Amino acid sequence: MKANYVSADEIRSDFSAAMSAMYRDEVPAYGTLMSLVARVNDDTLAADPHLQARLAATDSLDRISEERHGAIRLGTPKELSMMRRVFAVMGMYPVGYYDLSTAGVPVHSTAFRPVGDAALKRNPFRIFTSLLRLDLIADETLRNEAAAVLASRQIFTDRAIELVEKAEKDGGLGAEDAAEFVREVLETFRWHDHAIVSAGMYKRLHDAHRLIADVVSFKGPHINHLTPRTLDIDKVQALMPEEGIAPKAVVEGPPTRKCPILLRQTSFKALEEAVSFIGEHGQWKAGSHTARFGEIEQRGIALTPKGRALYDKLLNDTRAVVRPAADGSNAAEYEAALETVFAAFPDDWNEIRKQGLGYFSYSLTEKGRTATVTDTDVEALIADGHLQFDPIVYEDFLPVSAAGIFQSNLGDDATQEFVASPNQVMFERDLGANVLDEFAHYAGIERASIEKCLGTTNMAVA
Ligand code: OOG
Ligand code: NI
Repeated sequence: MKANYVSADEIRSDFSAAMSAMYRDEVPAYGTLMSLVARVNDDTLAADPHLQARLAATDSLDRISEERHGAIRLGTPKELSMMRRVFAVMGMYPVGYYDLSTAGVPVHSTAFRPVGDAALKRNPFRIFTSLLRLDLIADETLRNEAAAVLASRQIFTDRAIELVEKAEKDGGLGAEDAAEFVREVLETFRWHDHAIVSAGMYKRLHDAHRLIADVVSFKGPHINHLTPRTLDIDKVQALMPEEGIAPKAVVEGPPTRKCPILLRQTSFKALEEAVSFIGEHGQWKAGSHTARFGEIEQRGIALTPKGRALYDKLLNDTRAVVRPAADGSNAAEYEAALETVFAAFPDDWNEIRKQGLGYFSYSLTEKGRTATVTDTDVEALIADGHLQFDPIVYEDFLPVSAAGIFQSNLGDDATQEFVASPNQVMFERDLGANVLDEFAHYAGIERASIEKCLGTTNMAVA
């Protein structure tokens, strides 16, 4: 990369800031949520100097309330593969495969995100990106019509495509090109209140599944939510109504814990917005569409396959006892069940580590740095006070939670059954690349941290 090129991390930061400004402008309720999150984060830090010190040491405190992710839904393989190239310019790569069909949503997805530690620290912005699965629409006529509409749209500006090609050819973008790239790419995520289908077609798409109407009816894949980080998700959830925004029924993911695991998220419900459909004789026909919302997230430790299997089992067990109702009528009951069932998941870092449930980053203690360590047994080194460990933060998503977020924002009556049909091979073909395996990735970070401590590269990791 040439010296005068803008780094991918910087382009991503500029892009997420531009997206945030645009979305606050488009969806004022999102601005309200952002202010609430910032206020609760400030209060939480003021009440907990220890947390404040820890965050100051590991994160940049001033960026705490900034967006961590957003989401879009694409219509065609061509859109998905081009989007992959766009995100690559910003240092965002596809990680993980999520099959949402099992949860009644006809999409499969990946998360484009920065991968290295330095990139994540600089700006962790991700986009959860879903591809509509027309193959799951039963009605063949409708399927063909939807495909025809999607084939006729171009979601990227010509200039955005030119700049992606330039970045690929030259290995980066200069300052002026980078700024123009951000402006041009932002256009793809903009809201369009004039649909590209008639009200009748919208209704048929909507009847097949609300999500299909959301993807097919518009000129582009409007950003459907952004998600800042909160330090106290339960508090923000509780305070939302006071700010005049309606939270979804329950917080998705694990319960509140001493040692947070994976990811907890909640959102305010999508708003009904005025749109115009193509009418007769060149007239527009007034209507409405519900898709856009705001979300918050709180992240915990990345779990190993063993830890994840335990998490999935406990979540299933909980939902077998109480299934959260969309209207929130059994929310307290669900939370109580979650709490009780998850008592089976150790809530102590060393226990989580010893049982091989989570990934940790190891480092030498002061004592370990000064001593000549010849021992290669991690447990012995920890016991001797030579080695310490910190949880590795989970940077990805959870399919059951994602489905809950989708559902609550598609309207509460939208639950639908599809035959489960994960198809990662088809997804990766459409993407034009393989997705990174999240478990292998976290295991690699953990292994590298141990190797660094031991100054060896052939250490077998339990
Ligand atoms: C994406 C929902 C998934 C999350 O945070 O799990 C998601 C969507 O509604 O398009 O963003
Ligand atoms: Ni989200």
